[in-house]
Amino acid sequence: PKSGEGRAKAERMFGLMDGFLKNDPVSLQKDILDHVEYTVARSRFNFDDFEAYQALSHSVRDRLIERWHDTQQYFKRKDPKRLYFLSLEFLMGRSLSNSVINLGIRDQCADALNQLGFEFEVVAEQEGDAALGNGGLARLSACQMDSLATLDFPAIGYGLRYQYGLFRQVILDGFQHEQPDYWLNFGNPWEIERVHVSYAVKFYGTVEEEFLNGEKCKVWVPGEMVEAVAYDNPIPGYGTRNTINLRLWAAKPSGQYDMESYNTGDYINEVINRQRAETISTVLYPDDRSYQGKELRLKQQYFFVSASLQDIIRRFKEAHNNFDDFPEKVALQLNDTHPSLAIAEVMRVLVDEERLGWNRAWDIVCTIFSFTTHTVLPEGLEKIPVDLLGSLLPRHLQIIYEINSIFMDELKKRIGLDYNRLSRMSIVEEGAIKNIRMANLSLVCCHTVNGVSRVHSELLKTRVFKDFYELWPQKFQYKTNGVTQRRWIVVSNPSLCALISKWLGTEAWIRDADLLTGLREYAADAILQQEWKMVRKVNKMRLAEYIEAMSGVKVSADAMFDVQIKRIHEYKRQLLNLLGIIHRYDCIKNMEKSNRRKVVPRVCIIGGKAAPGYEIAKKIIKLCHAVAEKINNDSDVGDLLKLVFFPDYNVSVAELVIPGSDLSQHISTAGHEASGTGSMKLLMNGCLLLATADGSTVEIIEEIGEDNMFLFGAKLHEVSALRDKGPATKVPLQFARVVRMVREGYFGFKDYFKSLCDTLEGGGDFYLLGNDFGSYLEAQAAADKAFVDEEKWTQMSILCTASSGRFSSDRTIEEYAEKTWGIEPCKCPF
Ligand code: B1H
Ligand code: IMP
Repeated sequence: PKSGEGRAKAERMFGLMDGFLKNDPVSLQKDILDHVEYTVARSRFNFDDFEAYQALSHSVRDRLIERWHDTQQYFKRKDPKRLYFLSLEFLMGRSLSNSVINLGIRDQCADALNQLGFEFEVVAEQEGDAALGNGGLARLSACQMDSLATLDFPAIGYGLRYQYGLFRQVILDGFQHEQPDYWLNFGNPWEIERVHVSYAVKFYGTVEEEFLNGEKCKVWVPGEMVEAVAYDNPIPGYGTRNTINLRLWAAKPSGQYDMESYNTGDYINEVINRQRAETISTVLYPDDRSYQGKELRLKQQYFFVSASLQDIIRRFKEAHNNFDDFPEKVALQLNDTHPSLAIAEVMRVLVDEERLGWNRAWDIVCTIFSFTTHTVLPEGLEKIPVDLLGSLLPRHLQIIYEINSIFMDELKKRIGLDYNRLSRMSIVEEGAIKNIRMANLSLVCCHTVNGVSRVHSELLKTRVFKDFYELWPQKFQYKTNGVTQRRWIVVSNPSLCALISKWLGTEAWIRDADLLTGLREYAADAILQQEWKMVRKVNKMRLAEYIEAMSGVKVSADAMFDVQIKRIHEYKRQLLNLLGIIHRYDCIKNMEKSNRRKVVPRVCIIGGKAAPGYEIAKKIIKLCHAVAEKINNDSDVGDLLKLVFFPDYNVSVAELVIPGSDLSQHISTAGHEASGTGSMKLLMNGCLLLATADGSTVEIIEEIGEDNMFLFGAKLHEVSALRDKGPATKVPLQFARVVRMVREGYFGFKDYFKSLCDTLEGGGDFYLLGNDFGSYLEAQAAADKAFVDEEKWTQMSILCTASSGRFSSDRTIEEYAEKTWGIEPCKCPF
């Protein structure tokens, strides 16, 4: 390390240089060509779009690394309290476009490529998605990382570097098939492998008692060791040099050789056994609704928790020698319960390795952890079978039992011998199979538990965690989710971005989304409306082209583009959408020909993946294809109605679909969507919402007003009443009719769809499709009516964008920083 004066001088020089690499098109072009030659190893006179992508990405990466270094050095020197964001999932999507925008070099890169005979958009399309997550929760982590970097917070994300991301969805004959997503096949320029940043992670074995310095202590003697190697992914902020780190761990066979077995045993088998260690980080679990209690999943959780904590504690110890300072320097955020083993791990390290004593360790643990839950239902909470935990992590099980026993004793003092409540609140669930309730563990140890929308938080307090709320009301907060306007407007909708900046007279909204409200005053302005329509039309034409190329279905950009894009779940009610489409089709078929010209033409788009083992969700996908087949080939219908399923919906497909959508559906049964974030991206892009009052939609309604959207369906308090009442006696006739059409084989596959229809009839219909069908059709009719009045529609569209500022992840992160983590910005000065 340099002395104070030397460093100051170096900094001054560095400031003058404005970084090492130049960002003008000529310098960029030279760097691109160098990378073509030396990194990609192609001739600079002969390379294709993909190679241009590789070379450009490496040039951008070099610039990211410079900033990343400066930021890390600065953080190290300032030693601020840092946020460690632990998440098993990050859905980053593509990086190139996002990076050049955040670095402020998009146009220069496009120029540089142009002169080499390449087009930026085409080159950017070469990149595959990094899909290390399932859906909303994982994309939320990605948006939050972007905000943390942009707002200069000293944060680090930790996760797993899965070799296979979320499966690729392939549709054959209308059925979903899953194919592995080996995303690293073509290399990944956005990560930096840190062969020297690695930690041994222990598994299995036994706990022994030993005497050390006359004190009895527990020693975990592991049965297996696996090496965790760091891969760093720089996350650049927008309008700042700060570039933070997302550190993902990969499993490698341990380098510690057991000479005994090598000399005496079977050498080949020993090597093969060790190689198996790598399976830990091989594949992402594709199920975002149920927990299977699988050993590999538990291994993944502990593997990433242990490596991350070793890294965090190592960093802390470099600058401090007393753990009393730990809570002033470290905030640990648990993204759902998936990383909650971290609680037991910190206890283990502090008690067994740092020898702090239980009480001191416990005081520290209770001040550093915060927890965000994304779950709405008690059944959705994660549990780990005690037998599994005890065999994989014997010492952690002991620690969890100890935490529980102390908690139960205290609880008895507080609430007396209310055994029902005690057993509900216990971390250990008794029963035929004993389980550890990870949410209860998190609630006991975290200083704060956050919900992801206001309604969600109310559900947590009154239902899911009622007992805990009554005990510790001060722990409960909520931070309504948000999304980053950088990716969801600036990157994916550049023409809308330019239009917004032109009318606001500033680009400042890109860092301060509240400024979008400035558009309100022009919402009725004829010129803005004209330009707004134009931008939207071009986006729709681009989407129409893609639809034709992908499915062969020709659609008109004059039709209303109506989309529902999200994971397929019964509670999200894609089936309600499909039944509505069948109803629309049925009406067109049965109306007088002369009346058909009054129909507002629609293109219905559905996209999303079903978890591989989720039968009903897979049937919904098949039904969508069966209905599409019928409608799209019916000459009676023509352009009045089209239905397309977008296969393999992912972040980059979303970036294409969202800017071209007129209407989007967020129609979960009230009380089932914790927040929902897709709605926010569509809202920002001026897409109108047809929605139920669920999750964050309730807050969206408050921002835009009920008049600017199409609201329908049972409200939260009505849902429980309806369910208590039992099977609905009065479902609308139209509902019975469309279900019968499916049941009787109008779309074929009669036997296959039977069980799907059974979920709706005969006392089923848990998600209340029949009950909500009438109001759903009314909302759809209102949307048709509004669409015909172009001026009105455009005004509503502008108001949607203008009212979307509150749903920026910047707002969410500022709230977390202040109210939950207690961290402050740490802006790198050069
Ligand atoms: C959400 C999950 C989830 N809630 C388990 N829970 C998973 C649970 O792999 N797993 O085991 C993965 C994901 N994801 C979603 O989080 C909510 O359903 C949405 O309503 C919410 O918008 C999103 C972000 O908060
Ligand atoms: P940290 O302790 O991992 O946060 O890193 C602090 C400092 O170490 C920063 O100045 C980083 O630039 C540097 N650093 C961290 N990891 C690496 C590495 O793997 N190679 C080189 N420098 C690193």
